[in-house]
Amino acid sequence: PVEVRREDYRPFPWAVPQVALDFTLGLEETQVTARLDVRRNPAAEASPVLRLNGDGITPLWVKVDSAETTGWVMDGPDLLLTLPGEAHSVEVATAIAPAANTQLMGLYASNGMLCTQCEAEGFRRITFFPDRPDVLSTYTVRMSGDAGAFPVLLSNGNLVSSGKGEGGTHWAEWHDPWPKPSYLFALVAGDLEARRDTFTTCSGRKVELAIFVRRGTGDLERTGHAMESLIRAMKWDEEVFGREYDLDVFNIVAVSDFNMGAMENKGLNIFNTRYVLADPETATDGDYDAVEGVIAHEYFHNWSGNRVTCRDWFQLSLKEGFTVLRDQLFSADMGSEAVKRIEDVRVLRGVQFPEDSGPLAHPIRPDAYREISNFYTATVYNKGAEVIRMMRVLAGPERFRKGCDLYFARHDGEAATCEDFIRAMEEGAGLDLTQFRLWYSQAGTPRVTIRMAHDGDKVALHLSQNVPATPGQPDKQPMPIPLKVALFDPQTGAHRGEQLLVLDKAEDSFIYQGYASRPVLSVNRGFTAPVAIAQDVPTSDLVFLAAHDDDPFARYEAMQELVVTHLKEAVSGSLSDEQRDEGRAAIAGALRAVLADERLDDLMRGELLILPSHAYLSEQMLVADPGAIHGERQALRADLARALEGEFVALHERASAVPYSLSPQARGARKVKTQALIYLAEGNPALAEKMAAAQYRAADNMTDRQGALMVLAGLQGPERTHALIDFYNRYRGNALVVDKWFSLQAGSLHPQVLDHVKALAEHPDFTLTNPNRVRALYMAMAVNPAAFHDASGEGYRMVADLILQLDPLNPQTAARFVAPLGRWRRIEPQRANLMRAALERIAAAPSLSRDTHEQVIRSLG
Ligand code: BAL
Ligand code: ZN
Repeated sequence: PVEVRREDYRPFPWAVPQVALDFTLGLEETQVTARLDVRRNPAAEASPVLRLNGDGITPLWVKVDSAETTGWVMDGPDLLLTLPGEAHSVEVATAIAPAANTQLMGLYASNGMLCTQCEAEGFRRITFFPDRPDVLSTYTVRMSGDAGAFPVLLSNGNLVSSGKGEGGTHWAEWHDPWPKPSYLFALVAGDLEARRDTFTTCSGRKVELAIFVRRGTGDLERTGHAMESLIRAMKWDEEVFGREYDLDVFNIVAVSDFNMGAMENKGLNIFNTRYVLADPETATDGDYDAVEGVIAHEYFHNWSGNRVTCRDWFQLSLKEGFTVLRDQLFSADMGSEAVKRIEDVRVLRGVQFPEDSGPLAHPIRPDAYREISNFYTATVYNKGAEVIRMMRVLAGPERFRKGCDLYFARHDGEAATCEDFIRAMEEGAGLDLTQFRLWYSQAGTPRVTIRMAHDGDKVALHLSQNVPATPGQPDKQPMPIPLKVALFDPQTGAHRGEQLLVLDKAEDSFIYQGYASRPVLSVNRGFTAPVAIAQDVPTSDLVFLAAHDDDPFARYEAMQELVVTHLKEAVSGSLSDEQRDEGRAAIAGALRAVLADERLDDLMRGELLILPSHAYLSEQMLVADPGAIHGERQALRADLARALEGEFVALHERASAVPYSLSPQARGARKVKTQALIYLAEGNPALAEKMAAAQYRAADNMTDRQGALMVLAGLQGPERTHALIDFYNRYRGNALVVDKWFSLQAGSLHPQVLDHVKALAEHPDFTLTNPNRVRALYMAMAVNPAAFHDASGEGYRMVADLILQLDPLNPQTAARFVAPLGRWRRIEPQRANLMRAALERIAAAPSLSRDTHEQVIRSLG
């Protein structure tokens, strides 16, 4: 497969101002006629050749200026025409087979409905087109089909007209007045029912809102939270970013077969059911948050992505990083800002930091790709959001808003670049981002080393930074790193105000006067920079910050650091028995303080109880021994549970008395309730089994039920079997809940977890054709260290087998499973060999997809 390079970008020689699509719909076969009005693009180098991208399609006929022509050639998958004049009309007919489309890219069938996914390059599987984001067109879409099979016919924009056809068919015509790239095209046809509402925008436009689900599934009742979230997001974007919606309708359709989370097609968002459906019986509190966040994310794309789109796919973070930041700020405003920040950083460290330190590392604006689907990554999304967040930290929210306003005003209707965004920020927010641009071009998580020196009444902070080498980038330059810091007086427990310091050199020192005694340093408060901090801090400082820091993130961080430092030493074998006991006692003391602190709400308490993840711990070590990390982490948990058994039991009892509601108090209670069980399961399994079984039986909501079942799934008593059978029988037929049933078992701490995964792969409800189900079983296993890193290598073999089986059906989803194996260089040699062998077996398979091939080659590279 050829490499596409950012530096090779050239504007397309032809503009396509208008497109008319005509679909004759059928599950087995859909006929598509596309009419493109093309004219030469004065901004591009002239060429008479019009290249229309295709993928797996052939032209049935081609017309130029209404006359059928045979003057076309295929160049690989693409269709080439030579056009003599300045402007032409080009028509192409194709026939596609939606039911046979297991890739779920382009037009495909899902449970009797037809739907599309075009980002990034799916439109070319529907019809021949310049399928690149810098070709913007207004679309008119006519579709006709059987009125019984497809009573609802939807596309982007507004419904223009509709009517009955012959032989039980009907038709509809939609028009989208906003020019858009082909990746934002969408079509849905099916037997759907909708929840409807309205939203009146700030300028008085009344928008009809609808959320469509398959008729007769019972899903309609589960769309209330999504609708409320949508309305909140529309209002918030007006208030906080000054962005108003721009069509008379906004439709959302939920689909159960979907590669991504959701898709921001103009006026017709298509969603994975997972991010639409929620009710207390079937969705956890986490699911509720995810629905709210993704609904908002897709809605926010209407401006950051649709009105201003990307020039090419190297600019993906322009819309994704920015939109993730926007959805993070929204969710923070809707709930607890502190908890949201902690959750976001946990994802960044658990997923993006490992990506940044492995073979798949790339800058947030990549320089080259073979398959763009492989670059929908935590780096482009989550680190991309962090980079824009740093601009916000540097400018402050008000000036940041001015920069955003300028960006939207200047580039509305355009396909823009990351550089355009940076320039708008420089001018609008008044920032000099010359050096800051390195955050866009350099991969790798910077490591900041801090040493504090106290002399007389002077405190010196000596900081240095190192951006590690990553594939293709051996040498890095220092980047500007904004760090919020505070110096605490341990006697008074107070500090003299927070300061923002910017480390923009390889080394620098920052001096503070007037500290008669040595202060305690709180650094990277609020996680102002996506960096790893290395410093030699006394345990007593961490214990102090864990109890007293007024920045909730920093408080959480101190707690994490306390545990990370201890576990790192424990895993390396450098602790004597006595030192280990001391370390554990310090952590137990800090946890006891957290459990007893009445100023803390339970949502925050729950965060402070969560031990650093296995992935994050592995990141701290150059070469990780997954068995040792898992063993030490579990042993620490067991020890803490034994030391604090009474406290955990009391916490569980208190939390269990709080009735179900979606209030922060009730949600917090549910969070700590299951946290208590997780601890007790290690320290006193018999007691935990009894308590979890009782929680399971008493549960009137999915958060409690899933939490209890998760704990039981890792235990070996009889309650495990009872609860798993009950859960399945209770929810069979509800795909999203059955997904949970697969995940809980594949993610469990049970010693026979791999046998369970093998058995579940043979379960009648398991299928390779549904990405949610595949992820529920195999991604849960791949991120379960005790399963995936089983010393036998069986976990690696199973993931490799899955990739080989899935790749011919759904390459995009298959390729996502390569990354866990790609970590081999950072794993102890025995397991590393087994991981590499699994990758080599995949690499040796004939006719791998471009997606999987690229990831495997990079991983072995
Ligand atoms: N644009 C792909 C899905 C999303 O990030 O919203
Ligand atoms: Zn997005």
